[in-house]
Amino acid sequence: MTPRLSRTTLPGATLARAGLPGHANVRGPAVDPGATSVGLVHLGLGAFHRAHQAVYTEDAAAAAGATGWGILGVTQRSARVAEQLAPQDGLYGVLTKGTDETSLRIIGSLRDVSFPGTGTAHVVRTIAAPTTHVVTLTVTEKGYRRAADGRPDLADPDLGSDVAALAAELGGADPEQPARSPIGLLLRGLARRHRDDAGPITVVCCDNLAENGPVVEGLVQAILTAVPGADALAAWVAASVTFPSTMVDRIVPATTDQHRAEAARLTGLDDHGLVVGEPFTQWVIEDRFAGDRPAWELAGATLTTDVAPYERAKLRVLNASHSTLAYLGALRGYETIAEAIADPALEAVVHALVDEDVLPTLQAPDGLDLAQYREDVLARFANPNTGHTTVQVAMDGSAKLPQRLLGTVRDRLAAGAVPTAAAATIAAWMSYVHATTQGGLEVAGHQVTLDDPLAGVLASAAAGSVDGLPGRLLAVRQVFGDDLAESEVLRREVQAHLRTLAAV
Ligand code: CS2
Repeated sequence: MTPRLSRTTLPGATLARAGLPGHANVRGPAVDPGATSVGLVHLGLGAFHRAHQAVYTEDAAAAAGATGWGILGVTQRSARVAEQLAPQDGLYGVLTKGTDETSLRIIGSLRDVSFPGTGTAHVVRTIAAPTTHVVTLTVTEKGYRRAADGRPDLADPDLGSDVAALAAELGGADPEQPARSPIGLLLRGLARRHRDDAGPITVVCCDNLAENGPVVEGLVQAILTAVPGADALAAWVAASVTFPSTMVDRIVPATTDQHRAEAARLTGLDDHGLVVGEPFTQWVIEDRFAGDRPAWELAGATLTTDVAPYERAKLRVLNASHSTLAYLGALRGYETIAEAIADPALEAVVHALVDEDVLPTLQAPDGLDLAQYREDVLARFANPNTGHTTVQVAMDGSAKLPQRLLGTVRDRLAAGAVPTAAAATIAAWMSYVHATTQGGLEVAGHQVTLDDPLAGVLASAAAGSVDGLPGRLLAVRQVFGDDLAESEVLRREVQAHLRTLAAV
């Protein structure tokens, strides 16, 4: 039987095979896990964090010779990832799948894992420890529990439960009640840090949200105004906590059994926490830290004063194209994004989206040629070896489209232009919602159902004639807001695309 990856079995792994014919480049951790202590708490321990910030953090610590930047990784709703990683002492592999080559490295920066269902008090204490300086988050667009107007959805039962727990803790209670929302958990950690006078801290949102730093800061402050007795905490947060914006980028497909078998062949060890990524990786971070931070610039991250142009270009070019390919690709039965972009008709739709509607709304970040950026992004999508599926990217459209597409639509309408190409993506999404909730959609032999936080609302709106679909779905104001719900121009454009799609 193949032994399981852990600190005990690591020395027996078949590492450092660089250059051996027929062998991939397989490396061990750049830091000594045994000599690394926690200095950073991460909320949302999914595959993306493990393939992105955890790698940068390890490389930064190794380059600086620092031992205080281990990570406490906190899962969201399920204990699964914590259960996969705890027996491995937090060690896991990142399998990098390029078009021509594969490599694998084992990451040692994850020093502790926790599930809020059982570990809330531990997480709260760790956020409050003077040795902790940074909290990072990847909890996905829907994880922030924002209402349609961007304010915290205080009617959300999970957030409500955390707000009640926070109020009790401000009154002196211990954090016994399991946290149920990431923002609630963050707030409870900040409250404890304030109480313990443990010093300033930085909260770094790493989700695909426009202006992600101010978004999280706004949520935190809006919740605090709603909590009785939180005035001193709100003032401390304003003075001692910063929320830099960041742009994160790496394509991270879901790990499959095939990936796990490939990794086990490479290392000789079984890895239940394996993640997979493309070779490209980028992190642009606003340099606005309240205290210490890992020397991420030594690991290739860009520290800058203004992240907004990068963030906007990435969301509007990469993520919007991705969603377009996901919906149109799934509707045509393509399993992967690589298959979708290989279809000339779909490639043309994406080119039109970017050239006609997205690029006119962007200001190029320093030194970036946006047309080249588009080509580079599309070339990454064409990598056949990541196996990134259309259905994975298609999930949560109601939370993703406002961030990646609707800003473009609004800017174009405000400029007096008709966003014909961007309307094609909305039509593709509507058609996908319709197919997955009404008729049934089969992709690569699997029946696909709509995976979306608003699935119920969308399914009701999708029921009925296809001709009335744009009107009924645009009226879902949680997604489109009042302005787009009432835009006759947009409805007409979407309708025209839907007729074309129906004819295909
Ligand atoms: C994708 C992103 O699933 C999705 O919605 O568009 O996860 C995308 O792969 C990353 O943002 C790339 O950095």
